[in-house]
This record gives sequence, C-alpha cells and structure tokens, in this order.
Amino acid sequence: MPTLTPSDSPIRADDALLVVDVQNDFLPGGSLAVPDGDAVVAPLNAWLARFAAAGRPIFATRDWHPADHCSFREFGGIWPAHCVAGTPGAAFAPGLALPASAQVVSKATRREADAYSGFSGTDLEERLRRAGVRRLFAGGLATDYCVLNSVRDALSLGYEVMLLRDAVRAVDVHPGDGERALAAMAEAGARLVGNA
Ligand code: VGL
Ligand code: ZN
Repeated sequence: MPTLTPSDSPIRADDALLVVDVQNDFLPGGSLAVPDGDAVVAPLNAWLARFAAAGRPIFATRDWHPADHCSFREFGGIWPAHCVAGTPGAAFAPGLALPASAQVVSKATRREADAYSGFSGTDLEERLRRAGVRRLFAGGLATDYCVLNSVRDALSLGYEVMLLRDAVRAVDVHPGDGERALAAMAEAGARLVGNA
C-alpha cells in the first residue's frame, strides 16, 4: 500500500484531525489493552501540534459506556468491561497532548447499542459540516474496530480520509485483522500517510 509523507500532505483549509479512542483502557495495563497501543501517542502528538499550528479543528472521540453496557461479557457482549463513562479507564491517555480547543465526541453511551464508529449516534457529522471540513486525518485505536468503522463511515459520507499509518494499532483478535483493516480502508479510498 503506497504511503505518503506529511510533506506530501500539507494541511488544507478544509481539513480536520480525528483522534479515535486514545483512552487508558485501550493502552497497556488497561482492561481492553490494544497491543502496543501507547505507540500511537507520540505520532498523534506530532499531528496535534501541526493541526493546532494550522488553526484547523481537532476532534477526539471516546468510547463512553454505561457500567452495564451490552458489549461487556457479563451483559452478553464480547469484550471485557472497558471505558465506563467517568472512570479513569475512560480518560484520554495522559500523554496525549489534546489542546483545550479539541472537540470531544462521546459514543456508545447507551446500554442497548454498541457503536464502533465516531459517527454512529453522535453529532460528529454535523460538527464537521459546521466547521467546513471535507478531509479528515485519522488515527488512534483500534485499527480493526473504531478506526476502521469511523473511516468507512467518513468515506461513505463523502469525506476524504488520510489514515495516519504510524498512529494506529490493532486489537488483532484474529491475527492479521489490523493489516486487513488497513487494506480495507485503502480499498475504500483512504490514503495512507506515514510520519517520516
Ligand atoms: C473499541 C472494542 C470495543 C475501539 C471500542 O475503540 O476500537 N474496540 N470498544
Ligand atoms: Zn467499547
């Protein structure tokens, strides 16, 4: 899959940065730890600085579940309990340098429904429209769940997507899920951007 560099991809006046679910429970030591999940923080901080310098909007999604969420094993789902709203596990990674201007988007907040996409059941699309956004730079966790589904929805809604190759990591429930998700996003029209 061809990979662009940041200098091939200058920030435009219709760009926004989308940081997906960089929360403690998805980092090593968390209840649904993504292998090497903390590796996304440094490259995302570089992009956060670029977007802040460009004066372009930054959106940060977060998984924000009630304590009895249907995706949890004890309530019939497939995941260990994670990202319960207001708990330390649901907080953004402490090393993530989110500026005060970053717009937080909470998702999967209702017991009855899971939502892997930041667009699902949220006002993200409306906020992007209001900010004049046409293209999203996207990274975060996890490549094969919330990043994949958010990117697919963004592309379906007509946004261009620049997938931040070094700033995503996969759960890999089945080995290769992360690589397949990257290929699927590229196939669907996302372009891959490295950090070199
Ligand atoms: C996610 C599994 C369960 C994610 C959220 O953010 O990718 N994965 N809930
Ligand atoms: Zn979840």
